[in-house]
Amino acid sequence: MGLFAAVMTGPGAGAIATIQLVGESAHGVLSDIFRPSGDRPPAFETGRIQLGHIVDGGEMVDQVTIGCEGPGTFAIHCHGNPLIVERIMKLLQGRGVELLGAERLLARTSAAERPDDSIAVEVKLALTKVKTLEGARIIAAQMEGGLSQKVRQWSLEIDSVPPDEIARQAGQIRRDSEIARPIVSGCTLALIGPPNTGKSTLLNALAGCEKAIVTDVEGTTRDWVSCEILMGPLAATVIDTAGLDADAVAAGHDEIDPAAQARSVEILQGADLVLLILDLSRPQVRIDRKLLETLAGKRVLAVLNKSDLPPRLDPGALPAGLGTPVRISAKQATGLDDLIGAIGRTLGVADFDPHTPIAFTPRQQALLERLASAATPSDPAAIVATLRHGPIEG
Ligand SMILES: Nc1nc2c(ncn2[C@@H]2O[C@H](COP(=O)(O)OP(=O)(O)OP(=O)(O)O)[C@@H](O)[C@H]2O)c(=O)[nH]1
Ligand SMILES: [Mg+2]
Repeated sequence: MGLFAAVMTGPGAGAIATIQLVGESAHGVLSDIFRPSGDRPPAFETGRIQLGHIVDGGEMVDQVTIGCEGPGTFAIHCHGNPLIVERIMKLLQGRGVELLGAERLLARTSAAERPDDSIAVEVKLALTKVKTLEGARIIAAQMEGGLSQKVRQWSLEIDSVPPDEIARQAGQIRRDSEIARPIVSGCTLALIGPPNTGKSTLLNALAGCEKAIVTDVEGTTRDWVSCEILMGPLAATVIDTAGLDADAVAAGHDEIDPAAQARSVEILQGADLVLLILDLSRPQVRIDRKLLETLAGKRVLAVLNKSDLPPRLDPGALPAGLGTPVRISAKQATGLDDLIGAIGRTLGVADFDPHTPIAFTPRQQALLERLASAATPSDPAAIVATLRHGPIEG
């Protein structure tokens, strides 16, 4: 398997850093550069942790502990100053150790542990990046159940199940993957609406801090402001935008910036879900025709804000296609749990069963697309075998 090392802890200074050293001859390298405390010879049995020093010739580099995690697998815990970490890595490199990034080392060690199970290796890599605990549950479930189980089943039944049935199931997995995506990789929510409806106040209420400027002047927000927020099972990037009012732009109102409005439309178009924020305390809904056209085809949730004031808006007068609106008071932070629940339902993520098979890497997605795209995929057996055993990226 060779001999390689990676810094497993994040970049920058920290109290402790961990270097993983892997390879059959790793103990030989350590015998050369590690001196255990108490004048004992180094002992490299699995489960043993030793305190000592990394040395470079006669010079002491750092005090460390070294844990032997298995045959040829060591974790060197040194002090977290990046200069010390770099010096130890150079020392290892000088003794023939190949230096890798943490992700590549994880890919190689996982592949060595489960050489025939590409999805299991991808699970281990995906778990380092997943955005929410719920997402981690979904990814972990794909190791034995979920996609792994489905692919094992396809392998066994490949000669007896009609290819169009496999294509149908692959299509279902692709749709379920799309539902799981906001939980696993995060999603974008755009706060859109006419000026002064409380978009920035809502961003601040969801973020729990003053991210965006709030005033009672229309057109306060010009440049967009975003914040990463955990909402139930979702990891959401919430983007507060400039109030949209094409009529005011056309009438030349100075306070409404056309460039800011154009940016709001761009953000709206790229969002997974648009929260259309309206003012419940005003009788008129100022949703102009252009905004309505832009919203067509997007997932939209109408939010009636300022519910702490006397309601003057008739929800029945809202344009069709906006679904059931949610009432909140962003200023008093009430109704936010209902809003988060409605967001989950609109995106279809509420009660997502973690054991549902999903594709969570571009490799898996591309192979499933090939399985699903034709009613009779050209060679389903080969595609299924590649899903199970094929090389992964990285
Ligand atoms: N009573 C009440 N006032 C609110 C509420 N939310 C926002 N406001 C007030 O409404 C005014 C506008 O709020 P903003 O959050 O700046 O509105 P906006 O939609 O970001 O406005 P623009 O950036 O100009 O488009 C401020 O005076 C807020 O204090 C609410 O839930 N209740
Ligand atoms: Mg604003």
